[in-house]
Amino acid sequence: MSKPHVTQGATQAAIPGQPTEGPLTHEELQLAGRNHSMPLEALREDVTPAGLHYLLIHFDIPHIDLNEWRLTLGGAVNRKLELSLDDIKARDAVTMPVTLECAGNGRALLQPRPLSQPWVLGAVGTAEWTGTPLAPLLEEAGVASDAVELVFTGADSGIQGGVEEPYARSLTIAEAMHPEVMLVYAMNGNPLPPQHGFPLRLLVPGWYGMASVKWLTSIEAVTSRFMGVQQAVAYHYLQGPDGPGLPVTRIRVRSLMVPPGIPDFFTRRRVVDAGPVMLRGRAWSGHGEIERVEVGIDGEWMPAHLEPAQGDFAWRSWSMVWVAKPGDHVLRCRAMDSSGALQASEQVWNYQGIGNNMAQRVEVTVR
Ligand SMILES: Nc1nc2c(c(=O)[nH]1)N[C@H]1C(S)=C(S)[C@@H](COP(=O)(O)O)O[C@H]1N2
Ligand SMILES: [Mo]
Repeated sequence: MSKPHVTQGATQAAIPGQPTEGPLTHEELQLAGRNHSMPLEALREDVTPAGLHYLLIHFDIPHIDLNEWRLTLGGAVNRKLELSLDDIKARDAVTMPVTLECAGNGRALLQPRPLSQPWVLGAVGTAEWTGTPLAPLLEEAGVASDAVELVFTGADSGIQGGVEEPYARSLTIAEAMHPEVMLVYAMNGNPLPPQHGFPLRLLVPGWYGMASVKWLTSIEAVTSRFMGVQQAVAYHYLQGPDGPGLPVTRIRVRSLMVPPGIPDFFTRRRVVDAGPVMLRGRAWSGHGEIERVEVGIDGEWMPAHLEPAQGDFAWRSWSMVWVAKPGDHVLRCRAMDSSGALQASEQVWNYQGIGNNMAQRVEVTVR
C-alpha cells in the first residue's frame, strides 16, 4: 500500500519514542487520525460534549459484551469481589466535573519532536463523570496489610516497547484511597461511549489521563511494585532513552484560550476585526487551585479575570478584553496554581514529550 506524501524519506528513521526534527511521519499520522483532539473552540463550554472530548487509545477499542463483563477485585485482599455493572450502579453514585488531559499534550510543538501521538494543544476535555468512589469497595474487599499497590487492567492489549501486555497502570494504596478516585460508568449523563471505556473506567482526578484506565476489568492488590510497560517504562520524565527518570503523575498547570476571530483554512492563523475583543479560555492544574491567569499581548503580560472554580478537579474559566489594533500580533496565556507553579514561556524538553505546558501562542492578524 502506498503511503501519504508526508512520510517520504521519513519512515525509515521512525523509531518510536525517538526525537526527530523531520516532517510528520506516517506512523504519527495514523495515530493522529485515530486519536483526535478537542477543537479549541470547545473551550467555550463548561462541559465538553462527549464527541468533542479528546481521545487516546493506545491499541484497539475492545469489544465488550455486557452480559459477560465483570469487574474483579482480587489479589492480596481478604475477600475477592466480582461485580456486574448493575452491582456497581447499585452503589453510592457521585457525579463530578473532571478535566482530563493527556500527558503528551503539546508534544508536537517540542523541538526536536518525540515520535508518538503528535498532539498540538487539544488533548484535553472536561466531562461530568458519574460513578462510585473506589475507597469503600477497597474497604469491603479488605486490602491485605502487605499490599503496596493496586493494578488496574483494561480489556485492551497490544505491543509496546516490544512487550505484549494489556493496558495496565497502578496506584499506591494511599493514592487509590483518595475520595475523588472513582469507577465511572457515565459521561455527561450517558453510558460511557465505547471509545471512552465502556462499560467502566477508572477516573483519577488531577492526574494526567494515562492513570484513568478505560475498559476496566480487574483491580488487583499486589505486594510488590507493578512493573508493566505503561507504569515502569512509558510515562517518565527523562532526558534521554535510559531511565528510570521520574514517574508522570499529576497534571501540570496549563491555560488555553479560545482562538479569537476566524481562522484561515490551511494555516489556521486567526483573523480578527480591530476594536475590543473578548479573549476567553480555561486554566487547570492537578497541583492545586488556579490562582492567576495572564494574557500576553506582543510580550506584555496582563492579568485576566477569573470566574469561580467549577470544582476541585475541573478547569476554571478566564477572560480579558483586548483592544485589537490593526497589524500582526502574538497572543499568549499562562496560569499559576496554588503550588506557585507557573507555565514557562519557552519549552522545557524531555525525551517522551510529556507535560509540555509551555504557554500557548496564538498568531493573529487584526484588520
Ligand atoms: N485501557 C486503556 N485505558 C486508557 C488508555 C488506553 O489506551 N487503554 N489510554 C490512556 C490515556 S494515555 C489517556 S490520555 C486517557 C484518555 O482518555 P479519553 O480517551 O477518555 O479522553 O485514557 C487512558 N486510559
Ligand atoms: Mo495520554
